[in-house]
Amino acid sequence: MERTFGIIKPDAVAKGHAGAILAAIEENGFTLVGFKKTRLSLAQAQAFYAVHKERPFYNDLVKFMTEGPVVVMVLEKENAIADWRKLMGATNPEKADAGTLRKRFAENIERNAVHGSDAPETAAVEIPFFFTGSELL
Ligand code: FUP
Repeated sequence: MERTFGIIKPDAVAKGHAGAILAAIEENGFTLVGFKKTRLSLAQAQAFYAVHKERPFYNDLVKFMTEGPVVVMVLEKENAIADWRKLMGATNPEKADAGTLRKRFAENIERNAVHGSDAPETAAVEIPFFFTGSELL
């Protein structure tokens, strides 16, 4: 079993898509071992996306991620990291496959509905960024 970290981003929460996304997660065989609604502070969003801080889109991305509530999640299944990224679809929804969450719900490459860890080392940092061990059941 593998665990990964995900976010339902402010665009998708604001449009009322959180329930449909949670349903798709369960329908695709993931166990929701942790999830909660929260709103990122500026400092949290800056730290979470620190890897992108030299990129031209960093400030816009941080602003977007703090504009409203998000749902943060820990998902468990075999091959969870790769399978969650497959269910999310390509970063740019124009390039995302039919049926993926970004194809269904994303507005554009920035307002793209969901986040997912891209590797085991990333998941190992992102999960404890938002969850304590006792919150994962
Ligand atoms: P992903 O792992 O698919 O979320 O994509 P990246 O790690 O490359 O990018 C992280 C986030 O930065 C994306 F979800 C959205 C944002 N981004 C932009 O806003 N513009 C870009 O050109 C690329 C990424």
